[in-house]
Amino acid sequence: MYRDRNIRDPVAKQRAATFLGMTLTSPIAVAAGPAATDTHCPYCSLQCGMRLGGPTADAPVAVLERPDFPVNRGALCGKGRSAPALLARDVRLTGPLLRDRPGGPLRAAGWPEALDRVAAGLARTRAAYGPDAVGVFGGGGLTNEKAYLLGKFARVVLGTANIDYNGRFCMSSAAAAHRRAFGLDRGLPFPLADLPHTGCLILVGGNPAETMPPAVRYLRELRENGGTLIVVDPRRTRTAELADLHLQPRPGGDLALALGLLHLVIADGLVDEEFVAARTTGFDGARASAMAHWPDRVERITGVPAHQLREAARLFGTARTGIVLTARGPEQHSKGTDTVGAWIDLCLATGNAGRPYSGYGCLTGQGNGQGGREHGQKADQLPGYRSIEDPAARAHVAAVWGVDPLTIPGPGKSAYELLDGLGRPDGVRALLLAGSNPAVSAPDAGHVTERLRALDLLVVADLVLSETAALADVVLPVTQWAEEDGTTTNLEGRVILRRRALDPPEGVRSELWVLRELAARLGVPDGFPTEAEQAFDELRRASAGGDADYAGISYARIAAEDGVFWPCPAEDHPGTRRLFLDRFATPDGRARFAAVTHRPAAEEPDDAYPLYLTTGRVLSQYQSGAQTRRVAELNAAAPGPYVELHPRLAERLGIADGEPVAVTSRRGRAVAPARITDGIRPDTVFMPFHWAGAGRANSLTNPALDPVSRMPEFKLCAVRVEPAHQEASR
Ligand SMILES: Nc1nc2c(c(=O)[nH]1)N[C@H]1C(S)=C(S)[C@@H](COP(=O)(O)OP(=O)(O)OC[C@H]3O[C@@H](n4cnc5c(=O)[nH]c(N)nc54)[C@H](O)[C@@H]3O)O[C@H]1N2
Ligand SMILES: Nc1nc2c(c(=O)[nH]1)N[C@H]1C(S)=C(S)[C@@H](COP(=O)(O)OP(=O)(O)OC[C@H]3O[C@@H](n4cnc5c(=O)[nH]c(N)nc54)[C@H](O)[C@@H]3O)O[C@H]1N2
Ligand code: SF4
Ligand SMILES: [Mo]
Repeated sequence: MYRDRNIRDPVAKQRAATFLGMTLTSPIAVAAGPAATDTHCPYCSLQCGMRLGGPTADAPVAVLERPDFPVNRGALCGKGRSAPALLARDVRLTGPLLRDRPGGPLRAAGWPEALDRVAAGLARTRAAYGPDAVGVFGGGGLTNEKAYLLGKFARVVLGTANIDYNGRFCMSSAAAAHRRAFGLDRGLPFPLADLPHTGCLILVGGNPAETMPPAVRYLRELRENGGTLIVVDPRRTRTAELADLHLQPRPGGDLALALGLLHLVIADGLVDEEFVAARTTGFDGARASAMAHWPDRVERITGVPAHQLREAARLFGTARTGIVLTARGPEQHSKGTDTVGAWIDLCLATGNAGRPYSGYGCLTGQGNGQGGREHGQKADQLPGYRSIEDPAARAHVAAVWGVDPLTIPGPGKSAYELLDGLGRPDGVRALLLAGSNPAVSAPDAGHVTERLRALDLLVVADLVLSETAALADVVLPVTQWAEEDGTTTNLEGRVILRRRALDPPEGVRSELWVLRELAARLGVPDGFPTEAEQAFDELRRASAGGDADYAGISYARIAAEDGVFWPCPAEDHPGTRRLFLDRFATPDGRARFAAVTHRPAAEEPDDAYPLYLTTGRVLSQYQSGAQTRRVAELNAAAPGPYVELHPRLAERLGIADGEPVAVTSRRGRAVAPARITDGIRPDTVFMPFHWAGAGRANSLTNPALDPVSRMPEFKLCAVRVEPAHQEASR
């Protein structure tokens, strides 16, 4: 059960109670009428099944249990349960908004005027500066249909190379490492329901007790079955409290930690030699790297005591089967790809890959974090997880689109590089943004906000007036979740179907309709279906033969089968629940060791900035908070930002619980109340990133990028911490 020894104030107490209520009680009880609609939650990558009925006194639909859906078996967290609150007119956008002059106010406008302004602005920038001066920024929350058509819009209508999306900030390092090792990237190569049947599970830098509460059941069942749970996190989170062993490294220590475990597995003779010989290549390189990471050295780098390393290596190395899962903790670093590679190497050396109940997996994040990276809104990618640089892939997709392959642009800039270049002579000058709120969520957000302001034209499609939408020249209100059909692909690679349950308010239009209207105004009258199922059928053809092959998946099958796992190349193909059982997706069928070595972060603490800052999430807020900060019950549970710090550090700095503290990095400053807890390392402070304004964690973060995935270093930068009043008098 959840206990927080540090809870003193009533708000925190209520928060704890709400946590229990959220995970243990049933959704609001309303009888499902004949019109009940089976659908899925609008938020995270678990994509919990839910049934919509209603209306209720407070919302046009009520969330009901859907116990037959296998992933969450009826359980929902408070975000899912309260999602109908955002359907209400008073919290959302109900008509387009326009700004007549830079710095002037936003005013209401009709759709024709707003669309004409956008089309004219995009065309003007393209004519003056070339197509790459027009950019598109998407999101991993967009359905497959939206992501697919956004990518097509960028390449076919705008002709720009510069489209990327917020998934770059999410699981891109895991995706890159996954591909490097296995030739294919799907978050989990097996269903979540496999987890309780493994012998030892190492969860590296993930806090599902707050980020995917219904999935915690699988961790509990694992332990009930006699399996071992090891959690690696600089903080003793609610998830770490469930573990048999909690390793508490410094932020950025995960690469060395994985190599240290591999070192011990080799030294203890726990390598699965047969598996390594039959199904992998490159072990010699990995062994050489691991040999340089002996326990004392790893203890010095990570702060994890050598005896705990030995214990973890023994538990994992001797288990009959083992799984390693990573989440954002080890991934959001300038060495994220190599770090995930090192954890995969540990799996490969112990024979834990491509076999039942074993392997490496990444917990993806956003509702469509998986599908959103497969169908073409990523700078280097075409639908079906195809490379935009592969001539055969370009020819296939061009044929589906009815265009000459030569007209499809090459790879464009990655998300942060695109944002950093906004409004610069060689950068994007007109940006169409949908499904992200980078003014809060991008690294070095103060700088990114300046770049957004420097644009000639910023167009934002959203449900609400987010901090980024508030900067826009044109704001387009779009339909959401319960108001439209569409598919998403959950963290297991299961393609699921969200169903329309009610009509949107007058004045709100679907994203597919917006793209069709803009395409027509820009001279492409065909090829942009406004019905989601029609868009999906085109996506199926575009993906056919690619890695993420959806050709055999239809809306009818998804509904009948509780989702279908890709690849699914034909209608009579059952879909692929477990990948790699016969071979890996590399040319020779063997998995590849990464053979990487530890390196420091882009910015390590020093005299001027002596502490680590790491960042992450809380249960009752989602991402930039654009949605959840508008839901009263979630705000009551998580009312604002805070700085978590250890009692010893607090004492040394003279900071009392609840007192405002100033956190300063080389990029900026944030102020938020102290939350003192012995669950965090004394050399590290933590801030959640869900808020704008003075407590914005991303005012501080470092945009140093991973060389392969282009992931920013959200999980580590050097900071100075002091009482806010003392800082004022410096
Ligand atoms: N409530 C809620 N749920 C969400 C979301 C949300 O915003 N709110 N967002 C969704 C999305 S998009 C995502 S990506 C997922 C993210 O899901 P998680 O990855 O579970 O979430 P985070 O809190 O970002 O990070 C997890 C943990 O990493 C730890 N950590 C920090 N630095 C390091 C490090 O260097 N090494 C290690 N090993 N651990 C470290 C943090 O202390 C934190 O407990 O959640 C999804 N679900
Ligand atoms: N410091 C720090 N920063 C981080 C992270 C971290 O751990 N630490 N995590 C990073 C990660 S993993 C992620 S995923 C990003 C997420 O951060 P963001 O990309 O900002 O994601 P959201 O806050 O979910 O923003 C989504 C926006 O799209 C809107 N929206 C929702 N559905 C739709 C739709 O269908 N169409 C349109 N047009 N709009 C829609 C929402 O209202 C909201 O305004 O943050 C990253 N930033
Ligand atoms: S765990 Fe994720 S998908 Fe499930 S209800 Fe909560 S936010 Fe929605
Ligand atoms: Mo994410």
